[in-house]
Amino acid sequence: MGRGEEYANLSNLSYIEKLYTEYLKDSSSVEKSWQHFFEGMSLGSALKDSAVKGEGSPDLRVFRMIEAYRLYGHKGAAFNPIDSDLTKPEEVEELKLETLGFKKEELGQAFPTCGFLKDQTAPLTTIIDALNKTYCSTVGFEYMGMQSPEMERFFQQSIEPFFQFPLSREEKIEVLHHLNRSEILESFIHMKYPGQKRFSLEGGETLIPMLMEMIHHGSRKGVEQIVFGMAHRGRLNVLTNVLGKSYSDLFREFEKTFVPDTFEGSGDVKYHMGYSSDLSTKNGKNVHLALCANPSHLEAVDPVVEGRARAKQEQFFRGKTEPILPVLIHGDASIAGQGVVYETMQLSKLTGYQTGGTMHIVINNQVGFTAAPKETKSTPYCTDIAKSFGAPVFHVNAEDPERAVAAMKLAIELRQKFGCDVFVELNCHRKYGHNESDEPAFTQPKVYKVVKQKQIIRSLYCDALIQEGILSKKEADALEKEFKDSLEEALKVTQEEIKTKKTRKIKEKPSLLAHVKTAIPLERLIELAKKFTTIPSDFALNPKLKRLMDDRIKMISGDKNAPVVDWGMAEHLAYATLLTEGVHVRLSGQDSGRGTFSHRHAVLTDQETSKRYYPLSHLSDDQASFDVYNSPLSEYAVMGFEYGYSLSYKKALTLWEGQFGDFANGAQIVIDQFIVSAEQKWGRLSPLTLLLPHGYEGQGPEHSSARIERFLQLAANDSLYIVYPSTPAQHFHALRRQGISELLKPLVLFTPKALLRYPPSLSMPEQLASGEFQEVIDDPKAPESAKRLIFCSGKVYYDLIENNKRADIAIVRIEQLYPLHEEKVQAMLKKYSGLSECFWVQEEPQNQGAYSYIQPLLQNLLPEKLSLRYVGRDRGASTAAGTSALHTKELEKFLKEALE
Ligand SMILES: Cc1ncc(C[n+]2csc(CCOP(=O)(O)OP(=O)(O)O)c2C)c(N)n1
Repeated sequence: MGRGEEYANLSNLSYIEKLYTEYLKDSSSVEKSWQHFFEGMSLGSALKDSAVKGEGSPDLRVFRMIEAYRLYGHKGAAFNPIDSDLTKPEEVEELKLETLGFKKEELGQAFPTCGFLKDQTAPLTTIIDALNKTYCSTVGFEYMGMQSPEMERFFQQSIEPFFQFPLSREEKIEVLHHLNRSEILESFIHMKYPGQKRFSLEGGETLIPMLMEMIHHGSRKGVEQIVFGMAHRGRLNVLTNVLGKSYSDLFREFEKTFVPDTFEGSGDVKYHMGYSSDLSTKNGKNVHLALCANPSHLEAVDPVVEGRARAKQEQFFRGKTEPILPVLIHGDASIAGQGVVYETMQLSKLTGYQTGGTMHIVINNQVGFTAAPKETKSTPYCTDIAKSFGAPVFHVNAEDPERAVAAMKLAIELRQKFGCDVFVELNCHRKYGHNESDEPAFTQPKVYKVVKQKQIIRSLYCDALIQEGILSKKEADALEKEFKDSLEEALKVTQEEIKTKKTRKIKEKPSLLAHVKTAIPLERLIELAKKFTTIPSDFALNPKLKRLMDDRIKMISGDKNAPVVDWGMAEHLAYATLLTEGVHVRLSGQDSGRGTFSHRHAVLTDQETSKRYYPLSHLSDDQASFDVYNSPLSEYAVMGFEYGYSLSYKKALTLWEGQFGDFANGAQIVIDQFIVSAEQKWGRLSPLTLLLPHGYEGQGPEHSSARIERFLQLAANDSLYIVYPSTPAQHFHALRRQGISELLKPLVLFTPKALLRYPPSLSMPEQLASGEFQEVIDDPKAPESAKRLIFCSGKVYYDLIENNKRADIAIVRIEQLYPLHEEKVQAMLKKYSGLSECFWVQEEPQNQGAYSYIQPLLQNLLPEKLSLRYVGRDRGASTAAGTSALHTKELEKFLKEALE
């Protein structure tokens, strides 16, 4: 080990032991840095030993006590309103007098306060009392050891001693008003719409004044927009009392006759719908609030919120994160149980995904559906994931709304100042069962005995304010009455509207089969290609990539009718043309910069300095930005993030790429609940593109199939495009159509692997410079005397043409599986009037691939005498053969059947 390379770790333990022996003999015999290291070690173990033995100077012992409270005070804090057996500070092992080296007799003696109190010395009881009031009140803090001494200092300066954030009279009345609105709304709906589910917030009403504080104080600290994600619990309350959705609109959704008129889809239950509004804040500004629509799948919306926040930060604030705040409101069981929470937090500090810190609020009502906390988590707190990411946690008590609001105020300051995630755990109870008609006592009899005795938080707080002399009983009653009257008024409006409501008109929708001009003149393509293949001379390019750049420019600038443009080049040209038309391109996925198959190389690395160069960022001064990010090894959160990004960044081509197509099923929830169905459920449009490598190449069951069948089963209502192009030119046109189309539909694009450089699949430059995306491609030879017509899609086309020896077989490619261009198929069929057979050939097993989807559609178009026959692999539970030999045998078998 060289001199400067010495450092302490487990692998060089024996070396350190040797050094330590030398140090003990003669401390000056080791280097200065090692002297300090061993000094620190000795001090550390002395502190630990002396603590156990009850030794140490008075100031050392007090200092140790303060540190213990900072670290463990939360264990003795009274933030659980339904725990009848709360641990008192003196019962916490780490805070016990004897653990800290004090004797009972010393309680009345004066000790140095070590700066914790104003006075230099104070009786030990006074110091302990101050520590208890700071760290063991109704708020517990976890903020130590987060790798941020600056944040620790800020925290301590903010809360020590006594954690005081006094509220003015007006602020206190405001808190009461928010509690009134929160609780009275729930009881009003309970009365007017008995038996209807609303996932009441009761027990956790303090959420509303907390959120209002977050918005108003956040605005003072630079927040301009907030993107919220939350589950069912309390959502209706947040929608109305925070986002300002009108009460009459909400009541309308409770009416039996309710049909949404805001869009023409299937709609969704009221506690999944999104909303947005502007709220005027106390400092005279506006904060835009957006609550994301979300499915029942708990926490699935988390990455979507982050993606939306990121898109807004980039679009409106040049990437500045302070003005846009993502807020995630979790349940205690879901934050602890759902892995996507971790996946989402893993994004929080990565260049391509960070949003400058998320505010996490956990409604900890201490039950998850019917399950008790000990059944839902292995960690002491449901928020313990925060520790992995150095995020501070506030544990607050819903029955102390003032301190909960104070904690929120500090929480938002931390996010704005340090750009970190912050957690606020709102400890509360749930008044009813999972929903209002559930019986919670079936499973939680003891807890619900306590809950039944609970007084309403707003009554508790109101009484406290009256006692404090903040307002009179009469004033409090008037406040309550005023709000109740406004709800009655809103209900009247709803009922009037129902009487006069007209039926909704169905608007004509634009067709997904409309022509989109995607060709770009050859000169322009060459000009752009020159830009992205010319790398600065002082950049040490890997020699193989130098060759790639030379090859790429030749592909487009040579003979315009030579089939040489490969898939990587076609993709680059699609991006380059879009970028220079002002369309932002963002691509993320595992190893997407280089490309799993080493085919993309959209990021180049200087071989000497490791600096990065993005060729597609050097096209013109006014081009849109090109971002390609290697994502962390997650599908669920990253796809969710990109989906969210695509919702909020309209003039962009946003792409998520699977390493292999099958890995997309790790994000199946995002596909099913958002990408495919969001337009129908919530009227939300996303033009997200999924790039999914697909193809049977004898590589085994895991990397062959992108599960075409699943996407096709999900397709309906023109909700997306599903495309399996067979040439680079088609890939180019499909990407360009997606980038410029105003339809904003998701695109599932199956992409090649071995085909990437396969000569027969390559395109001519002219094919990019003319035409447009073709949903169906006729046999180029178009043998009009064909007896047999083969329909296929994607890669199997090349197996078919290579092996076909017959002149009376026509092979037609379905390039766009959904929506199927039936008119084009029909036109083609007319041409082949002498057919006696028609096959669908695919390389996937019969129960997979496109067959089940396309069979009835094609059959319907065929003349009566013809029936569509299946040719391909047998039905299979696995996607593909495990060995190359078996793969080839299967391939040969079905090709023979198709072509003989
Ligand atoms: C991924 C997922 N699994 C299961 C469910 C069914 N479910 C709905 S609410 C709920 C309990 C949630 O508990 P918690 O997160 O503590 O929120 P609470 O309802 O108590 O506020 C469950 C299991 C779901 N919605 N999503």
